Amino acid sequence: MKRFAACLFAAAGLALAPLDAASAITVGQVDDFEDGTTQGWTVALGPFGAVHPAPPANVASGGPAGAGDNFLMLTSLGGVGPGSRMTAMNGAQWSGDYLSANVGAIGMWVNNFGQSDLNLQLFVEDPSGGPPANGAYSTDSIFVAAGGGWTPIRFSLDPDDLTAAFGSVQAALSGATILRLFHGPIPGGQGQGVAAQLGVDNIEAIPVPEPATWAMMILGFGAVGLAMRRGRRGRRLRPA
Ligand SMILES: [Ca+2]
Repeated sequence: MKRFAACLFAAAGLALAPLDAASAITVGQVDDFEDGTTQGWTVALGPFGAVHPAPPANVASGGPAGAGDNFLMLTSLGGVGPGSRMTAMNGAQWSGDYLSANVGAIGMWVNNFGQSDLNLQLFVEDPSGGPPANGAYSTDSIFVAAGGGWTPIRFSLDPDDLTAAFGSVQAALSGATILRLFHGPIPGGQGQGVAAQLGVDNIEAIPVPEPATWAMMILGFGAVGLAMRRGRRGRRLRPA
């Protein structure tokens, strides 16, 4: 009986895990891969337990800062089958509520080491013990030419720059359990098989731009002032 209870608790813990993770994202967090790990970036190949022949790997040197700068290497094989697509996902530090955390963009350095040009997109989704109910992808992909060397890129997470694949953009951003980086040559389409090698480093959560915030506040104050003036005038015009 005790063992049964322990199993129940374990199951509850597993069910709650995504909720705990849902508070993970923090403005300013950076994956720099200097700890020698993949920092939670993985590939998922569906429920049948297929194994990616070349999973994400930590490379100890040759990142944007040169010798001794670790980075994440993603490899895809092209064609069809396990490992054919350029994609990686993170369900740990990149899960959470992007809207409450005030994350407006994700920046990263990339290096297309392969022979194929890539069109990179982000996908934010909320699977939690089942299929995702909400999923949003970058409306515009970022072109990363083969052999272009280390380049900083930035994906906007402004809801206006995302498209809902299903459910809503807002819900995907506020309850994200998985962030996915993928090569998607067709806007809004599924990732396609491509033989490629992509280096990634310094994945950073960038805050919603301050000037925009201030502009919103000034507009907000202006609207309040206008409303107050209208209110006063309204009272004056009203018959006693
Ligand atoms: Ca690094």
